[in-house]
Amino acid sequence: MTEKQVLVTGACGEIGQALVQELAKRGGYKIITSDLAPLPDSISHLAAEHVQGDLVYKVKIFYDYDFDVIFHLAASLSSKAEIATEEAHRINVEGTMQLLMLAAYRSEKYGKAVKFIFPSSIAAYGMPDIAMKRKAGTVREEEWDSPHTMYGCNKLYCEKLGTYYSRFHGQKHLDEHPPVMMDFRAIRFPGLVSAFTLPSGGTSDYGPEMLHAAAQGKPYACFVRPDTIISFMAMPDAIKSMLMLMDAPRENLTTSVYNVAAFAITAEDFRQRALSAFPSADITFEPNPRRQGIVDSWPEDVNDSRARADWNWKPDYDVDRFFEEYFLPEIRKRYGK
Ligand code: AKB
Repeated sequence: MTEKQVLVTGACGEIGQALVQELAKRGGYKIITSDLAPLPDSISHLAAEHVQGDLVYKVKIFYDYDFDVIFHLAASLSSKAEIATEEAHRINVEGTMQLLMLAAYRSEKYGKAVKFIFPSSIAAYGMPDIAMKRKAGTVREEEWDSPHTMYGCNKLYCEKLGTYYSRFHGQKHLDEHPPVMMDFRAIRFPGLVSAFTLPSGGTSDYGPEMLHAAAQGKPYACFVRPDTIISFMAMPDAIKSMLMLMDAPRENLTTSVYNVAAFAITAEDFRQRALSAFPSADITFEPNPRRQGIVDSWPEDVNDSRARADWNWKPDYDVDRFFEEYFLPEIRKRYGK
C-alpha cells in the first residue's frame, strides 16, 4: 500500500503534536511537518521531514511535494492576535492563503483533489452582549458570525477563502468540463484541553491552565469570572474529529464548515472539579477585562448536529468521562500526584 503524503503545519503546537502522534499510530502516512520552531522530542522521530521557518516564505518549497492531505494548524491564537494584529493577519490569513493557492494549483494541475483540513474556532462567532449570549444558548454554524477579535475575523475569512478555492476559484465550475478543485473542510473547535501540553496565546487557556496548575500544586489566578461559560473538548476528541472529517466521503458533506461540541462548563465548574481532585488547589479569580470581553463574545455552546448527521460525529468524552477517564489519570501520571 502506498503511503499518503500529509503536511502538518504548526506541528509544534498542542493540536499538531497530538495529530502527528495519532497519524503515526494509524500508519500509512508519510508525515511532513512545518513550524517556526524545531520539532519537540515527543514527535521528532515521527516526521519524515521538518521544514522550519515562516510558512509565508517557506511555502514555495512545498510546490515540489505531492500532498494528499494538508492539515493547516499554524495560527496566532485569540489573546496573542489581539496584541499583535498585523503579525496575526500574516500568520492566520497570508499563510493560509499561500497554502490554499498551493492546494488549488496542485489539484487542478494533477487532477487529484488535495484535502485541506482547517481548524477554525468558536472565535468565528461574536455575540453582541452577555444577555444575548445567555439567550442564544447553543448556536449553529451560520448564526452570529460577526467576530469581535482579530483571530476570529481571520478564521471566518479563511473559512470563506477555503470554500471559494474549493468551489468557485476562477469560476471554472461553470465550464463544460470543470477542472478538479481542492477539497476544503473546516472544523470550528471549542476550547481544547490536553493532559500532555499547555496552550499559549489563546483565551480559552484558563481551563487547561487552571487544571495543570492545580495538579502541580501551583496557585492559579483565573483571568475570567467564575460564571464564564463556553464549550470545551478533550484533545483526543479534537484529533478524532479531524480524522473523521478527513475520512468522510465528499458526497456526504453538505457544508465546508462544521461545528463540533463536547461539553460546556463554567470557570467555576473547572475550579470545583480541580478542588475535588486536588483539595489543596489554590484557585482565585482575577478577571482581565480584555480577555473577559473576548470569552463573553463567544457562544455558550455550539450545535454540532450537521457534523453528527454528515459524518457520524460524536465525542468520546462528556464532562465526567473527560475528567475521570482522560484528564485526571493522565495528569496524575505526568505530575506524580
Ligand atoms: C483561543 O482561545 O484562541 C483558542 C480558540 C478557542 O480558538 N483556544
